[in-house]
Amino acid sequence: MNEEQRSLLLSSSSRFPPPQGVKLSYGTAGFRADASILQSTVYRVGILAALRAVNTQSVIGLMITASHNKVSDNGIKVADPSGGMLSQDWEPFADTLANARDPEQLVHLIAEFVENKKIALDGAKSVEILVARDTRPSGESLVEAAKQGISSILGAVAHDLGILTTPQLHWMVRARNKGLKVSDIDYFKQLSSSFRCLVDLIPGGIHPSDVDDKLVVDGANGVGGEKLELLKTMLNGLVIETRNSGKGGGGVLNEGVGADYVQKEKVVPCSFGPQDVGIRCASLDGDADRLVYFIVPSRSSNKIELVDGDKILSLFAIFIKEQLSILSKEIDVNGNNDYQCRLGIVQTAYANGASTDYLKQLGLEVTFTPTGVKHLHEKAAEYDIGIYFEANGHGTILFSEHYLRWLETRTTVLSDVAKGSEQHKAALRLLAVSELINQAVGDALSGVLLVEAILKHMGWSIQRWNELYQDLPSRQLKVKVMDRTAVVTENAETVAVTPPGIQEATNAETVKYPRGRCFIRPSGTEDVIRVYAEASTQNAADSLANSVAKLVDQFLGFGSSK
Ligand code: G16
Repeated sequence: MNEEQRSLLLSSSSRFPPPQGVKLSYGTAGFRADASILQSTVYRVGILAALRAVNTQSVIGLMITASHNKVSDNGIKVADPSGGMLSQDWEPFADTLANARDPEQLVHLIAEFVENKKIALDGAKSVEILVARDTRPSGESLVEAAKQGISSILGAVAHDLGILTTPQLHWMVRARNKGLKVSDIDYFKQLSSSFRCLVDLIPGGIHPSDVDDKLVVDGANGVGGEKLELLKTMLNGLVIETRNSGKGGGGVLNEGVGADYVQKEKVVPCSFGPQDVGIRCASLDGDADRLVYFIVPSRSSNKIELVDGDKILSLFAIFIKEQLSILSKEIDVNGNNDYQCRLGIVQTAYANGASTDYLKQLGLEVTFTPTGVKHLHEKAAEYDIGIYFEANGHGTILFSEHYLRWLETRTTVLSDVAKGSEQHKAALRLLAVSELINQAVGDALSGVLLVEAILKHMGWSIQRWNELYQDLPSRQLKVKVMDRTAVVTENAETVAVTPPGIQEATNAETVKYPRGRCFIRPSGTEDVIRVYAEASTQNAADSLANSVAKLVDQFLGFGSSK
């Protein structure tokens, strides 16, 4: 590192002292904490993003968001050149950097890292970092801190994209690295045109009863509602009413609204109620990377029927499987279909047991990873088509480059020899799905459009979709503890190996309940231990979750349940 670079880093970092007595770690989705202590962390992640850009000679993304967390929190995460999450082998460096005590130590750590990774800092070509934020009030000043970090690396340039959904930023990083144009309009154009393509391919066209068929979307008082308003002006054949769009200062981000609230509490979000009985409703989270659907079943209760990420996954899997099966019939016709697509499903321990049983009954290969899209995404990328979803509504469908190339060639051949055939249409549908669904990360807006297109294709109501299988009753709780890192898990988070004895105690509770299943894990986005329980009745699931939450409190908490 040359002297100019060193003194630039020393002078800028002295303006961003780290918070005292706080240890930060790059968790499930980057750094998250109360926004008031994040200036220094965000500045330092700006440096990291610039180094990553120099190292990869690609465009990198920085998103300022705390997604589903409360409005006073904020956070930052890095999008890699592929548009996916930061390569996991850089996470330890992110931790070290965020926790460096003073400018001298910080510069020393950077110099050491640059040398180890052989990052050609001196004389580096100009590199670009795309920066965006969600609608949190703290976002603007944190973007400034990120820009200061970025410009502390010579040759690195920040490009501020303003307010975006998290998936838009990831999409734009991916697109920029493919040499494509990136703006709100480019993103909306791709989504709306691929949606139109899927709708045009519906057998027999759109059913007349669909014309009045309305979808009501809860925007979590965040960025998603606002963007959906823009997107829907470019869509035909879809009636969307947006509520909780956060405009005009009405409603607080994620408070009594949004996908996390709806999925965990299983009650109607604010602004929804008796008027929505039987209607198709959906909820986005604060930065629109999660999507769940729900039905308000009765006027007399605030309970909902949740159609969660597992059901979205199942709907996508059925549709993809159907297209693959139509396409494979070509083998019989031409004898020259030379490729069998490997379709894989990825879930986490939170997946409802009934969903996994259902997917396996469909003959699909299902694998499990720890929580966090970074893990699911990596696994799904091993397949030709990998579908991953967390029950909380975070997920997408990945198409391998190899398979897409095969599909494009096949579509061209079919268009010459069998234009308009079922096989040709199935190939076109798969290509349209690959354009519609965000290949970088789970995306609630593209997810809504794909769900809507598939329901129209199937001619299904939300009730019909919800009946694919019946969820096992479940309950999720969170427990405040002194140190959540005391819980270490293995086997895709189904077994807690520390603290000693806690897994045995959990097992002893679980066996008391028919179809009981329970696990604990430290959250990577909030300062809590999460408890998930499933059983044959709701009372049993509640009771199992409560007794294990008490155990967690006894082992690690403040003793309130002793
Ligand atoms: C983030 C991650 C998700 C994860 C969720 C909860 O979501 O992207 O993969 O499921 O946090 O994580 P944890 O249980 O570790 O707190 P989001 O929507 O908040 O970015």
